[in-house]
Amino acid sequence: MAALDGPAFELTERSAIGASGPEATQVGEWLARLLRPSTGYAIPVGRHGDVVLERTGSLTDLGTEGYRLDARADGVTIRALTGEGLFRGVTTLRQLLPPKVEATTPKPGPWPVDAVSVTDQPRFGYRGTMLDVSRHFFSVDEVKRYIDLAALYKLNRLHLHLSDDQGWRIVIDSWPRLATHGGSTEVGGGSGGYYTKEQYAEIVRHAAEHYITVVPEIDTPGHTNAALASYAELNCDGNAPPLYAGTEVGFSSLCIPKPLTYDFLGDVFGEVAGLTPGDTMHLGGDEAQATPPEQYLEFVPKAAQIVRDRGKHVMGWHEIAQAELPPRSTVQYWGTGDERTAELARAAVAQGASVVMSPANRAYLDMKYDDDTPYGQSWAGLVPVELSYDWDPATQVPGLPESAIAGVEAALWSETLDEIAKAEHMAYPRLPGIAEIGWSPATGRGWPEYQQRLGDQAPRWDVLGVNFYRSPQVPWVDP
Ligand code: NGO
Repeated sequence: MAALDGPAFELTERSAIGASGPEATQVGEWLARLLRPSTGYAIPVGRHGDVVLERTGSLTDLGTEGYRLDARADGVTIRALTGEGLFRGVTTLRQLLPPKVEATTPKPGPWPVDAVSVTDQPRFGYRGTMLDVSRHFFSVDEVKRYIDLAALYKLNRLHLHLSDDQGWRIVIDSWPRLATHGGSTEVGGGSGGYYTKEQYAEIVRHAAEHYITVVPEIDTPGHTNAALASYAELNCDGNAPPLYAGTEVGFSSLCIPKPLTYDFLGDVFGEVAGLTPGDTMHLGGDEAQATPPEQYLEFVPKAAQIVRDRGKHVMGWHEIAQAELPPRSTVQYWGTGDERTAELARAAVAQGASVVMSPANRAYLDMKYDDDTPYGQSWAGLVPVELSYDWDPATQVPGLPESAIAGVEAALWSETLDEIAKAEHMAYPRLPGIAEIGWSPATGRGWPEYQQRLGDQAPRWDVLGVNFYRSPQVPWVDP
């Protein structure tokens, strides 16, 4: 980034967005929808304008998400190879505009963008956040808002944890009781909920508008009580257990020797694949303490093959690295740096898998900030804002080559989060830090200067109504 001499660009009532081609126009429309309510300007999108979005085949060295942004008094130009790159560039423009640009009612100008030239591309291709909609259910609108905020920090994956012991959250037409019975509760005994296929498709579409790909997770073979409670025949003994609203883990397992288990998975992964434009599905695989170890090793390759047969690559928690994995699998590391889990990450890479880093003592957004945090957990320790930012995905687990790291994911588990406002409080301000770790090079970033930039986000979050935690570690700017 280079600050340029000369006056700032200013958005005015005569401003217009110039874009040619369907993708640039679509991104232009998105930008116009952001700018119109707060500025009150018409901001037409057409062939010409003072804000130009241009897809160009010549910017190949910035990858699919890279972009170049130039702002001068006479206009702003964003150029990229892809629509995705244009969207990331538009997001930078959004961040360069005053925080009041986020308002939903007209605010007085001016609307300056300092003269600047930015050439940008991400360090990692996978920059995600996971939302656990199983332990507590969140509505379509709540998930959409979570997406909107994640997009502001250029995340590109939303991992939805769609099933667990406490709830099954998506309609599967061939096994309808999964949603109607398995989705009828949540932690604490509330009435839970589930997404119809139309609702789920709406979430996927909303994410795609922000160039975010949804990675659906159906957790197997453990964390399956909601499914086992819905269909007696899935159980080895043929008896359905009751629904579960507690928070213990490791007590449920699909019946590994039963052929029906694989018909079930074929149907479920088949229907979920049909709702998934992305190339990856997550089969869980964590904490299968109720599955005999030799059966676990037999199960994972079978389940993985089902995912492959439905046309998707496999993703799973690091435990799956004990088993044989198909090509192009992704293993999600959630350990805390202990030798046992580090060994699993290395085993994954030795098999040719790539690793997404979600170390629980850094990237688990459900960990408490400090002893006074009113909800959240602390099994992986307290995770204050500085600790969640101050790590490097490439060196967190010793012995992994950087080329094997697909990226990072901040996971938000919801055992203790029965309202989206509480989820937001755990995610902000830590989520933007994980996003930055995924985007920016390791050199040139560090807590002392990040702290300042993070503090600058407060006025924007105030306008957006984000229920963020005013950590005493951060010099928050007043609105
Ligand atoms: C673990 C466990 C989840 C919990 C979470 C809580 C993984 C991968 N499995 O992470 O079931 O919700 O901790 O922090």
